[in-house]
Amino acid sequence: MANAEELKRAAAEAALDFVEDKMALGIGTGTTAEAFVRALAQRVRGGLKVTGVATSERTERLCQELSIPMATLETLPRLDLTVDGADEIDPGLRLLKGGGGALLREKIVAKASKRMIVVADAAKLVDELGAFPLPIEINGFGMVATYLAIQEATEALGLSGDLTLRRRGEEPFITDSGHLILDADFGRIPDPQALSRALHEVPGVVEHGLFLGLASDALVASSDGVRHLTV
Ligand code: ABF
Repeated sequence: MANAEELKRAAAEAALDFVEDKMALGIGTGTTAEAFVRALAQRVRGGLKVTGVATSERTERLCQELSIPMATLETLPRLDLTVDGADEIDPGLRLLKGGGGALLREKIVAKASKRMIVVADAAKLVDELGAFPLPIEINGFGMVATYLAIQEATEALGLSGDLTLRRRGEEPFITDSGHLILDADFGRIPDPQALSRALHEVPGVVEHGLFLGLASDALVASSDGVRHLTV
């Protein structure tokens, strides 16, 4: 029985079949995305010509260490393909992401890409999003006011659950963009689109971890092999 790390690696390596020479690639954050980076680096050493745009400082450092040519969205505002992980994947390839705290840059990069392929182990497949706490990236100015506005907006949708300030040790977790994250433990999100709209109406909310209409494909690994899901 393959373990989670082996499954993540299998999904990540399957994504290489979608990478063509001279592609501009968005490169995700998380352990499955890291497996993709390591597999990609081997192809680059073998002569594959690609340019990567990272979704986090951590990914940027890893790609540089592995000598993958990198650029930024400033010089490459349109990408051919983004490969990234996810925390939850529903049957319509709607995603819940941000467990790694990189959701803002991940979503910007995914939106800038002609195609987004999610790579994951099969444990990420869910019937309905929400069992994993939804990361909500907030500006931090007037944090309590934002917290209360989010609570009000989500309760109006019939959602309830704790909103917890993400911490790294004793300190609040600060994203690469200098923001804070509230993790919302709704349990289930029957209407992700309505929740996305409601959260974007709260001024202090910068972004959230619902990725709707962004992923076109998912490569999902289980002990039966890697399945290619599409919408
Ligand atoms: C990142 O990958 C995050 O959005 C998501 O939380 C994470 C999944 O991590 P892993 O691949 O390590 O399970 O894109």
